[in-house]
Amino acid sequence: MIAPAVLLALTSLTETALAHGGIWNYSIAGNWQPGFFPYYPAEGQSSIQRHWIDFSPIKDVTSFALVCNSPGSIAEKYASIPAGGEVKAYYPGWPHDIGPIVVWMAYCGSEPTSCDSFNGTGKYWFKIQEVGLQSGTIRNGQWALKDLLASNYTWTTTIPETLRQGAYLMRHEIIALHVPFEPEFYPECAHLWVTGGGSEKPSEEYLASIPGVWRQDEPDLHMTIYEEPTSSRTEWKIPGPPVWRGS
Ligand SMILES: [Cu+2]
Repeated sequence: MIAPAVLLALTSLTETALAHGGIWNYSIAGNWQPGFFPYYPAEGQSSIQRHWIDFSPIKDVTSFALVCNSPGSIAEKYASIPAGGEVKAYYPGWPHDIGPIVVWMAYCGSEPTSCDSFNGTGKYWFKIQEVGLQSGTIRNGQWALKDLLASNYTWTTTIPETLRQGAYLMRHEIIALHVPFEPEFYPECAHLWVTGGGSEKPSEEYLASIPGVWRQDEPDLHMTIYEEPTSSRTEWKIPGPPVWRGS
């Protein structure tokens, strides 16, 4: 459900802004959770999502905004979810169909509000899901973003079953690859309180720093999908550490 005032704000957006997007809301272990509405004052909003100002992509891979968007200030709330539970993220009107989706988590601490004092920078991030090019070619194949469009703008992720209890940032990241040599990063973060589960945490080889994990000279990100030899390639591997699934 979108508040009328938010609809009003959104209809006044330029076409440029509407060519982008992000996560508006979540369903966490079956419970509807509000995201932060960009283009609308922070005052009076209460969300599980870190604040973001607009739909624009982040293009500077060294920017603090790459962590949890801009300004990325802390969320007011946490959503509780058992390890093994399901998170659905909603991207209403998402416009792009070439590129992967990567979902990351970072441990904030053992207290239910530990993320309040964690800005997200540093080598704390681990992937729990990544979907890139599943079949076909880079130019026309089945990218994660096509799955997102085909599933009514909904992206589903399962929290690893054996993950230790604690407060976590969950970071969804779309990387749109339709602009030649200019990958667009769309990160948003949610505050989670993960319960039950096990006692596991990812080892060093699974961890990455954000910013830091993506590089300006990374050929599989800074490329053009429109020209050979790239466009007809059928293999594309997302850079960064392997996905952690627990044992
Ligand atoms: Cu866009």
